[in-house]
Amino acid sequence: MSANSEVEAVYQQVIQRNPGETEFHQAVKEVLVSIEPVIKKHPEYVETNILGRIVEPERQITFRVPWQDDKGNFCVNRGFRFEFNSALGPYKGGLRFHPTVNASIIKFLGFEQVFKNSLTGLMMGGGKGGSDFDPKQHSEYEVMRFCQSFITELSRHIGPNTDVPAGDIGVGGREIGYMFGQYKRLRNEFTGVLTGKGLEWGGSLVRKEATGYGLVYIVDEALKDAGKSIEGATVLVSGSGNVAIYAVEKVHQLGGKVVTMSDSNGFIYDPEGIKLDTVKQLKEVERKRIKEYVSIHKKAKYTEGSDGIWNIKCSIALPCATQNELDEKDAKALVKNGCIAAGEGANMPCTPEAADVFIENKVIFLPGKAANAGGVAVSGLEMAQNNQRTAWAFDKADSELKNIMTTIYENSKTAAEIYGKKGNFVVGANIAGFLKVANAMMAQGLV
Ligand code: NDP
Ligand code: 2IT
Repeated sequence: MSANSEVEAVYQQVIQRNPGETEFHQAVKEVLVSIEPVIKKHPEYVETNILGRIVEPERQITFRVPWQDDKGNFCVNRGFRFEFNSALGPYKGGLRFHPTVNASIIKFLGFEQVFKNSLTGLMMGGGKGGSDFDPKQHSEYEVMRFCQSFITELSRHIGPNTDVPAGDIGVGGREIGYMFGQYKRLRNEFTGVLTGKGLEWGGSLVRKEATGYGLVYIVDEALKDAGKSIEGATVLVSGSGNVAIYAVEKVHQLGGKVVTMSDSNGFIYDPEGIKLDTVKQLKEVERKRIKEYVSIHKKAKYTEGSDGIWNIKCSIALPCATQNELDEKDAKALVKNGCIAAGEGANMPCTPEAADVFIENKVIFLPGKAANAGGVAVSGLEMAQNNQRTAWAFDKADSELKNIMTTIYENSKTAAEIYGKKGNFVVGANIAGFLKVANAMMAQGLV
């Protein structure tokens, strides 16, 4: 079987086995196409059906989450934890609480996590979980009871050497706290079973900032490599959650100016530069909508919906909200307006067509697996600190993060060059991530 037909056969089987799971199909296709040249060079991966095995999660756990709301109603949501691949270490990846969560979303996220975690160079397998519960619609105590119920069931499947969840959309420090507390009661053990913990009880400095900072570190590295800089650049950011906020913070520290942020209702444009203190107060403290920003900063403009955010002139675009939020027409508008770099803070925020537009037009395009790996990297550092019962200083964790992002950049760049795709970081990141996982699976036998 040729590499092309092998890849096609695996892709067709994925479609057949996972009907209707379009996000998962999309994520698998991107990786399979990228690694075709590797498969051509290494027939042993075909002989041992590495591809067929790597696209199948090791374990898929789906469960009922019963909980009681403030009025006493008996409510139920669906919980997920897909343990995708443990070749490189315990399953590791976030939990997403959002009404759109379903099997396809969790599967695509878990699949990407495997290669992302491989790129960090740390000992972490890949997994993802979550629920269709929407924390934004519920009171503080409802969120607490939901988290307690969710982890009561999940606790039988996870552990500090088995599977270590963390946050993602809708799961931040508050939710991690409630889940950690309940896990501790159930097990009578204080272990690093979750990352993103509070700093007083086992969390790592820089974890909160890590995804956003890491994104900007790798974009900065790529720009420097091309003789350019973030300093003085106008930057568009979407989202106003954990990743977006700390991406904005780092861009501003490096002398760039972010002019947009958004949430699922709409976006703000502040030509003078986003005042991040206002956004942190609105989003992290008061849990309000981004549109409130314009009642405080009168020169800023609010637009309902997301249409138009990528039409604003900029030199760098950082989508940090959710999957498929930036499509072909958005990418074309960015190119037309002189955008020179795009970095995916979110997971799979650019459609495949948008990614192609960037690559064809020589826009530096850093895919999520590489660009947003800083979060899980510092989660890995949190696990290391927990194992040693120690806590590092901010500067130590931050410089480790910077080193990891630089290494991811170098490894992705080199892999792309070796396989004849110079400058294509999608191919480079996928190949570099894949090789380590595939080789570990080969070494471990029929796993
Ligand atoms: P948060 O919940 O903190 O923030 C998510 C942001 O995206 C919010 O502004 C939210 O708006 C917006 N958003 C969510 N869903 C949609 C949607 N369907 N349409 C439009 N806007 C939406 O999550 P994070 O910042 O942690 O995550 C953002 C992205 O980054 C996700 O893709 C996540 O998988 C990825 N990521 C996160 C990491 C982390 O460490 N947290 C690590 C690596 C990747 P609203 O509040 O209105 O819902
Ligand atoms: O998508 C991601 O990498 C995350 N949500 C972070 C996962 C983690 O375990 O820190």
